Amino acid sequence: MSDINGKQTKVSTVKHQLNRKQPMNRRGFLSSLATITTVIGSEIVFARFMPAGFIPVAFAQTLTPFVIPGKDSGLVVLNDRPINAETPAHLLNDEVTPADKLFVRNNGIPPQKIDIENWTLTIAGESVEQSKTYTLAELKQRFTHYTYQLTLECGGNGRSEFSPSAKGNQWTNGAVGCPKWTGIRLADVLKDVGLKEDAVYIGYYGKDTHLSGDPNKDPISRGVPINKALENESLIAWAMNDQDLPAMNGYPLRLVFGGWPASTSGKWLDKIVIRNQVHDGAKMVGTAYRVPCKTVAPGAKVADEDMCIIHAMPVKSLVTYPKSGELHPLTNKLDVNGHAWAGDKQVAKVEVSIDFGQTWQPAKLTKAVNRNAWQHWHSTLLFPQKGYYEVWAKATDSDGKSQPMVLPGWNPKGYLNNACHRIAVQVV
Ligand SMILES: Nc1nc2c(c(=O)[nH]1)N[C@H]1C(S)=C(S)[C@@H](COP(=O)(O)O)O[C@H]1N2
Ligand SMILES: [Mo]
Repeated sequence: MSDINGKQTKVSTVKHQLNRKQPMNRRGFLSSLATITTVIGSEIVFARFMPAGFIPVAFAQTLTPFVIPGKDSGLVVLNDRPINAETPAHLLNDEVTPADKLFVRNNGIPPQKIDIENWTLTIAGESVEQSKTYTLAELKQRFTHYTYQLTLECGGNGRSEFSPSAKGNQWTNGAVGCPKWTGIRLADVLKDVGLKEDAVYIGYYGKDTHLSGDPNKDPISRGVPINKALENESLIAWAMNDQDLPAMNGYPLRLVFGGWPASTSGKWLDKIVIRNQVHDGAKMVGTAYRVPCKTVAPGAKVADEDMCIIHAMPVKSLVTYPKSGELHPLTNKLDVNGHAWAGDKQVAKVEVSIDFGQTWQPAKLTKAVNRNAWQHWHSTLLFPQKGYYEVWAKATDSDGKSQPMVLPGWNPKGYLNNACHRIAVQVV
């Protein structure tokens, strides 16, 4: 890698070494002290005092942009403790998101060591008939395997555009992806343990730890209502695109609830509780993943009882080709494409505009490969004259709801921004 002046920097050496050490890095991000030491080139004398999940500042300084092992170097790192990184739209052009291009959103410190032989999943809670603990091998052997393409989008995707601004990772558009997931149906496991009549919600616990290091605190423990849990596409997954889950995306086991805020899709999954009330784990209350039940003025204070838990995500789309900033010759048609998704619903249409939404033309839209998978759209554009244009895309769901052109309703934590995505095109 070279810097803006084309000068060769140390980054290339470091990146090269990281790549060579791939097998070690895949399992636990920089978890092996040996790896860190090799890459830095000397021993970290007080390594035993280094906080878990900490990235030595030598990395932060040499790796510009900082590269997450196992992830594409084009991902934009928004935070390095914990690691949070998003994918620029043009890197999301694949119909099935490759594992190295799926965003990373961590609330705590990922588990440092994973003992795959002894990994278990326990199902418990007030509303379980008979609580059980399964080994990973048992889960794979006892239940039927299913593969679905499922859209994972962070509830805070698009947060950066809200005003007044909201605290938290300043996601632009890239906290979304739609890989292929393989695992077993959560419903089958719930059937196996038995649900009591009063079961209303499930909650998850993962093996990551709270940023404070306090073992009595969970970084996050969310869930979904029982009806979503019992849907065919609600998976306990161990594979993404036919490979083990990447370390940063929950290896070896996670929940996947396509179309719902990705915060419900618990990573490093080791326990599920079946609840007789709405799950009250970490980040289920207050402003966390909750929005005003009714629209409020931007910046308004909202009483706790007027906040509602986010269920399915709203209709949204991306322009993934060309990359924003494209130079395009006037005489040629421009091929544009992207994806669209709509929570638990279908996308009914996608339209594109080159005149800031004055006129729209319909794009070709594919059907989803399965429920909760994104759909692909394509359009061919001609421009009237040379100059600067923006290509806007707008999706409409099967209930007739469309994306807002600028911003949806404001909420204290900046969730659910499904405004139209746009790219710049310079016609020459
Ligand atoms: N155990 C655990 N599960 C988790 C999280 C976490 O921090 N810990 N983050 C959640 C949030 S907020 C999101 S958006 C998704 C992100 O999934 P990804 O990192 O695989 O993209 O994981 C969810 N599951
Ligand atoms: Mo999230």
